[in-house]
Amino acid sequence: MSDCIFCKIAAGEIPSTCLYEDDTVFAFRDINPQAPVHFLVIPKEHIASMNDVNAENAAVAAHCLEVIGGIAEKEGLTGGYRVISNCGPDAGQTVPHLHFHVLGGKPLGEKII
Ligand code: DGP
Repeated sequence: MSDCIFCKIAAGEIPSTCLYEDDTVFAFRDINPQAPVHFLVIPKEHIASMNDVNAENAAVAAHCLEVIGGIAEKEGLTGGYRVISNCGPDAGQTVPHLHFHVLGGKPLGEKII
């Protein structure tokens, strides 16, 4: 999608610190880290949110999850990490392109679930 900031990051049109890339997914450091390690994993294909994952694109969304463990290992997250995907306004989703936050590098403390 031409006006989507994450589509532009995945296309290299907006600079980011890339941690992993393949044909379908792109992972990069969050610009506003909430933990010592905080990166985002996104599909290169524009999927607006979890609500837009369907039978046609589910493999792409699943591949986002598939690559997280390897990136986390390279980032030294041996003590574990948290994966979050905000969906819609009540969850505070600010960028309407499906993304998985991966946070770690310290005990994360208080949690919702
Ligand atoms: P969310 O609130 O779940 O939609 O999270 C969006 C995240 O995207 C937020 O943690 C900040 C991050 N972000 C927004 N714009 C940029 C950007 O231009 N570059 C990078 N690296 N991260 C961004």
